[in-house]
Amino acid sequence: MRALAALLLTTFLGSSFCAFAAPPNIIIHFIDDLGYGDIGPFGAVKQKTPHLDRMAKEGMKLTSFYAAPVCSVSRAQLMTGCYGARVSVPGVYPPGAENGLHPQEHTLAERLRPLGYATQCIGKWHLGDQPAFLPTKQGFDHYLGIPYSNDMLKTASVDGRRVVPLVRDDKVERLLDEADQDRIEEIYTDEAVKFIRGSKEKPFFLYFPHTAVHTPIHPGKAFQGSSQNGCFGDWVQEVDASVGRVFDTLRELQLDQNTLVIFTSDNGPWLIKGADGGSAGPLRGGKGTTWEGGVRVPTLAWWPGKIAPGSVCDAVAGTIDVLPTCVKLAGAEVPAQPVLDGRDLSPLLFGQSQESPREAHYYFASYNLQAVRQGPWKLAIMTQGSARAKGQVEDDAKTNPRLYNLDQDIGERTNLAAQHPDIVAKLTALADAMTAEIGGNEPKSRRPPGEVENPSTLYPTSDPPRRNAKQSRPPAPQAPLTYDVGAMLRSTPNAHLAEQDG
Ligand SMILES: [Ca+2]
Repeated sequence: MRALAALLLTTFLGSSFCAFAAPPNIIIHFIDDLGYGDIGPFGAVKQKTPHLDRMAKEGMKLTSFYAAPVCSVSRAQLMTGCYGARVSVPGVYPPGAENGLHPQEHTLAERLRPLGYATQCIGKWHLGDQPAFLPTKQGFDHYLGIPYSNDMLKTASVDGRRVVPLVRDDKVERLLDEADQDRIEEIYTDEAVKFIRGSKEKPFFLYFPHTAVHTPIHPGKAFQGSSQNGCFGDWVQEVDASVGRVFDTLRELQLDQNTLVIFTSDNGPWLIKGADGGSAGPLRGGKGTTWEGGVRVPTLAWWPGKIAPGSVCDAVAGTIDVLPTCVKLAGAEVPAQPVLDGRDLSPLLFGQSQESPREAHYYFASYNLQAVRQGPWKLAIMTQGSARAKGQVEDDAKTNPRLYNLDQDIGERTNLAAQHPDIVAKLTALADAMTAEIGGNEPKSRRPPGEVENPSTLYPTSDPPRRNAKQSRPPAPQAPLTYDVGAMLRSTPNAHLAEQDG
């Protein structure tokens, strides 16, 4: 009788309120170089994004969600819950780099898999292309994708074509030339649908870092000419259709009530690419900078029955918070060590709080802390522009520091530092403490990078070897990993990596 009552109660309350509900499936769409103004829910009109519009209508829009200025750093943040500076991922990995995310960093996939999750990564990994660094060594059961940026073409020894590899698990399945990239979004989406269909009996984690919409722009044939915004808009529309196919699959399999879907981007628009780059909307700057346009990205979260439809979250959040949030939702606790920078966002997602769970957000460019945000206040302590953004972003930062009220001045135009010395002092103290911890040349708590001897590219290439830039490395990190470090570990950070590509 008691069991029957419990069953009736559970049925009445619905699965979303059941204390014994299965852990949620988790899907993360991580778009490359998609700007704050590039999708409908964030104001885009030249390209149509009906599936993302519906996702926002049924879920939550996060308006102050921060990534990092460039690709690899954002991916390290998403996978580890830490600022790139803490885990020694300061820039972008070129093909054949000796560095990658340290294999003993405990990724989101490695935290979910022991909880019974099936894990799959589809798309642009970009945390190292050596065998020791690939997704299948970082907690993913399977991987399919171009493992770095789609513009990192090299000349294949076998036929002289300029190509990137399509890697399945840890093997090159095919070499793709530029024309082949027209099908990449379709290939990825087919794989995503197949994975979801094959995983419906257990919880799954689908990490879907799309190759789109990074240059070169390659929309599929069915989407070419479909938007009012050239090839770029066409590819955004194909991304939207891909997201739609994933949603359709969830609904068909009746998995939608127990699946959290997050849609976000790895950095702002690549403005120097002109029509092939996106738009930061009202934000200043773009990719490669710590102006809002470089790091604040269009983000949606969706979970019917749990996240209120049409809700908006303005609190500060970001890619570093995704890992602790997902681990919590999966029913586990994040241990105190190793240290994370991110915090659980579920009170924000579920409407139980409007306050950011973090004291502040820190804007790093490589190992340099350039700005800090607390509430509406952003204090820039260094020049925020970059060579990449010249022409688009004039750097008026001749006077430091600069204080902006982002609630009133989202475009970072009016320096209020002189009017608010108390806020400047408070934020300066926060910035100094974070720099001492993981920034600059003498960090107390930076963990080491992954590094291998004698790296090679994933396929034989006739291009000359990469220029060695080891002489530009900063001093070794000050803090070892708190867990056992493999024999391959070397304690030199990989600061020689390119800082602006990717
Ligand atoms: Ca990117």
